Amino acid sequence: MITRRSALSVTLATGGAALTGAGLTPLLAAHVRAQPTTANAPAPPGTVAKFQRPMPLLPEKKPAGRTGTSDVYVMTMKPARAQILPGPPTDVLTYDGHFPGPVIRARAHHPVVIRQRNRLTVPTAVHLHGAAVRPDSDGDPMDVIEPGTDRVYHYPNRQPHAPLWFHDHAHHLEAENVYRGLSGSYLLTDATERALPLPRGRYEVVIALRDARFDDGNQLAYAMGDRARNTLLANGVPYPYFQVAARKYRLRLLNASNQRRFDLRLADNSPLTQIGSDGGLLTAPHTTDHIAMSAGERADIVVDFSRYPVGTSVVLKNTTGTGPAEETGEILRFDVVRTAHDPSRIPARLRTLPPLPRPATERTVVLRMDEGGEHPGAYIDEKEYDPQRVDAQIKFNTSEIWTVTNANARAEHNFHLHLVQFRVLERAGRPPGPGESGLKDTIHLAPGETVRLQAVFDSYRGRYLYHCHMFEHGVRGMMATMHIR
Ligand SMILES: [Cu+2]
Repeated sequence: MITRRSALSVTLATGGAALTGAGLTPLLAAHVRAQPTTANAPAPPGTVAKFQRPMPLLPEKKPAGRTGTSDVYVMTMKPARAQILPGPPTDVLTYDGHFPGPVIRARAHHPVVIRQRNRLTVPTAVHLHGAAVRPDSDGDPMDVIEPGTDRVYHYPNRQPHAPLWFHDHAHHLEAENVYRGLSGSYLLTDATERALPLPRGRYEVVIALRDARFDDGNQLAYAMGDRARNTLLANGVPYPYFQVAARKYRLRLLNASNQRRFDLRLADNSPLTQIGSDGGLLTAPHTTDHIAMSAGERADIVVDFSRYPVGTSVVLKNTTGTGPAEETGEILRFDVVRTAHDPSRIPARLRTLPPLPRPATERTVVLRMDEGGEHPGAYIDEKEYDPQRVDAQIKFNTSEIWTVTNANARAEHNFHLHLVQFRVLERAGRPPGPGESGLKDTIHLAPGETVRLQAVFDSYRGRYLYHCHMFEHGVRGMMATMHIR
């Protein structure tokens, strides 16, 4: 039997003669069809017309100055109004007025100092996700910036390149603060990464994906554990289009959702090349037709749009999660609008990773939450988060293997360790897939699943968190503290 998918692959592989397949829309036809809808009638209630607005590029934040070897930034957390939907603007919480927040570009061994000014009405704490920093710059949930005050965070950048991101982490507030807009990107690069001939400049694009639910007044509706956040945003715009040249692009994807996991593929199922994950480049590129990302995970992919004739489009689809397919099944559309010279290429070897040392200790971590009930609790090793308690004592400069289990029958979780980038040893008793074989700081755990990972605790001493990165599970208690000493 020839499925639609295999038929498409065949026609595309034999010279692109059949470019009218379901995944590819001639641009002109799409525009002609779209116009009457937008000009005369609003989209049906509760839905948003797709592919009406371009996907914005996230602004790059520039340093305010330098002291010694450090780049010094000044960032203001403040309320703003964003034009997300047609009609009234949406009230959002922002870093520097941007929804989502800006991109900071940092270099390994060049420290960054950020003065964060909290001009919101709620306490905040800024966590640089994936970074090795001292405990007092890690944005601990109890170590907040009160409204009207400032705080200086120090990021030494003594770690390899990685697509980091920053977001709020204030205790019991982080889920709503991030939902309302407090997230941004922090791309740390180094000589290894810069030496590679990967797409760069305008052909390297950060795409922050998330979901949201809007009320009738276009405001972000927030409810704990809401499973009706069915509007998908790419760089703050619902279902945008993005005009590309017929060449390779490096797409730096972030799942900034509170809870939603994405499984992304191009509508024609054509190949994507994954080159990196949370902790930077994989050792070798990996060709696949889909990229799954749970909340907080990043994926670095290269898409070669030269396979599409100018004038065609391809939609980036999502094939997992809750919500009606017409709302959560598509995220954005790439419109191929011109040709371009492409000197970039993807080397067969991207980096080397050091061998893992002998582990000093093995430990287990069990994630579980109540499935049902009015105020379901969420636990790590059957305990709710207590900032006063240390849950794991770790000897500095040692390596540990952690066996992490999702004990739920239905609920998904994921697992994030602060401070370290770890390696996945096994998922469900098998070696990790190629997309998870590099450095990771956040991993998905399907119901009942177990993942073994190994980390080296050789950067800083002190107290750091580990938790489920589905923010509302963390708020309910699925967080714990490790003390490295
Ligand atoms: Cu969870």
